[in-house]
Amino acid sequence: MIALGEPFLRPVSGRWIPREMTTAPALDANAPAGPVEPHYALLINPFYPKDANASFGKHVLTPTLALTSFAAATPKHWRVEYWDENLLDGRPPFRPMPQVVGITVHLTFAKRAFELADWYRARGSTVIFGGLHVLSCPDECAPHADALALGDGVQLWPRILLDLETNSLQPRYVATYENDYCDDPAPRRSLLRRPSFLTTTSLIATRGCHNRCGFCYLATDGLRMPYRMRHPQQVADEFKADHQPYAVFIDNNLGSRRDYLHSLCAALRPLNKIWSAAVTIDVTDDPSLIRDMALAGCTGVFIGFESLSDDNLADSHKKTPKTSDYARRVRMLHDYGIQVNGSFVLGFDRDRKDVFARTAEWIEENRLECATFHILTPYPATPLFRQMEEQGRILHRDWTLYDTGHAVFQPKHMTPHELEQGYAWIYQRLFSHASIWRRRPEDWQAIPLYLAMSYLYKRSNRFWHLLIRHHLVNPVWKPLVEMTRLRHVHYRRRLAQRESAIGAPGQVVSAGV
Ligand code: B12
Ligand code: SF4
Repeated sequence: MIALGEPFLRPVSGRWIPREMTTAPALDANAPAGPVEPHYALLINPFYPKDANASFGKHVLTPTLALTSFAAATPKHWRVEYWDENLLDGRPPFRPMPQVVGITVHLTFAKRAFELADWYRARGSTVIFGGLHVLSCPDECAPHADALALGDGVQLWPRILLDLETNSLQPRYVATYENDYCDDPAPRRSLLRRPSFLTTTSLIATRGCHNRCGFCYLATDGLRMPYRMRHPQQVADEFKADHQPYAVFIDNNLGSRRDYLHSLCAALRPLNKIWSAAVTIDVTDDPSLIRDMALAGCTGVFIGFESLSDDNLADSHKKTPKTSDYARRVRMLHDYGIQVNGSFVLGFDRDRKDVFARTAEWIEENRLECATFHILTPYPATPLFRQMEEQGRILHRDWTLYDTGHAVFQPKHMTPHELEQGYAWIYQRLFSHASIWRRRPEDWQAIPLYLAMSYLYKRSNRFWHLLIRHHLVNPVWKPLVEMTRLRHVHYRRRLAQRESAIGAPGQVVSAGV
């Protein structure tokens, strides 16, 4: 039992983090740029500082689809290059200079995106911005780009390139997310540096969510994202074509439409591969769906529990089962060999200083294999931001610190410093030997692999740094992932033969994100 005051007994010691994971590579103001190459587009995922409390592995688990999705809609006569600054290969290339630089902008790396844009524009490139921050704060972004893409890049990118070629570039392009999702091409994953990611197969089957939580980015003004689905067979084909044993679905909530998830599982099952996805806990309303997920290769789910307080959840307008029923639902997932990575938001208005110890205790009691924590963060242009602003509780607008690892508002029942201390404490507690051991699976046969994965994922940031630096993430992890896949295929065969699955081995790769 964890004492309620434990997070505040002593200061939490800072964890090791190398400089290149906190500071973006320098952009030399005097570097002579090469000549501009016509029809060469460089796409950049800008650097963001990493949180020493969490696993570095999270950043190379699977790539964002922001750039590869619209890259697939590039006209054939354009050469496209992809640069992810978070892979620690230094600054993006500039010899030759690209004719166009496309940058994805989120609030946490907006400052870096602006630096990059200013640098390339000063040397003759045309810079296009897209992404969430462009949608929520267009006026802040506009001075740094030649054009802004507000909304779906798959529709806008070819239009922008065409206008550029005909010297008729507009300052703003707007697209909604209302077209048929099945018409989108598959993301251009061949652009990615394959050895740098645990898996390059980030899949997306749906956009939107049946919920509208006030703190979620989906509640951003101007973002209309009706629930859209790709055809299940399209998704299965993409999975197959990328030749990886493991995929991560980056959908906001793969379980929003249960009938769809049933069909998706039917399409994925024959592949004999493994995958993880974010879903809401109400997927467990339908035990046959959990069984179908297991049979289709689901080894882990990322669940936004957000809070263990019904009042916090009601305040946020999250439609979810009662928290008193969460434990039973977690057990159901475990019974089907599905690991649970719980996501928790800390600092809601009903949270007092005991929230950290109580949350850690619940996670350990229910043996969640992994947990991710976020300090409540009011994203600009959301109802939560407006509410906090009206109440005078926003502390500053330094977006770099809006990374869910910092308190950027005045909490109700603690100081911002206490909220940050509790956040650091809960990560350290969950990554401790005692906590990893307490959460071991009940099936003893599954314990060795669980321990191996837990220690590698949670306690090996120095190792992760080396792997990232030397492009060894995929080569080192692939055998472990393949072993997990083989065990899962064996498990699923037995599950298919039984009417109900009990005591399934939890031998799987964590959802991680
Ligand atoms: C994959 C992912 C990650 C990966 C990779 C992140 C990266 N930047 O490399 C990992 C796991 C590392 C990660 C980490 C974090 N993430 Co993240 N992540 C995602 C996730 C699940 C998918 C992103 C994606 O691929 N979307 C699909 C693409 C196709 O959609 P899109 O990005 O909107 O792009 C479309 C348009 O916006 C447009 N577009 C985008 N860029 C551009 C550029 C141009 C030039 C053009 C023309 C168009 C265009 O075209 C695209 C196609 O329509 C999203 C949630 C989600 N489902 O979107 C969260 C999300 C982006 N993450 C979020 C957060 C908060 C984080 C963290 C800060 C969390 C944490 N505490 O650790 C960290 C740190 C990263 C950071 N500082 O930004 C938030 C951002 C909230 C906000 N308002 O900014 C999101 C929305 C999750 C959420 N529900 O809150 N993340
Ligand atoms: S359930 Fe998750 S994805 Fe859906 S609106 Fe709420 S926080 Fe956003």
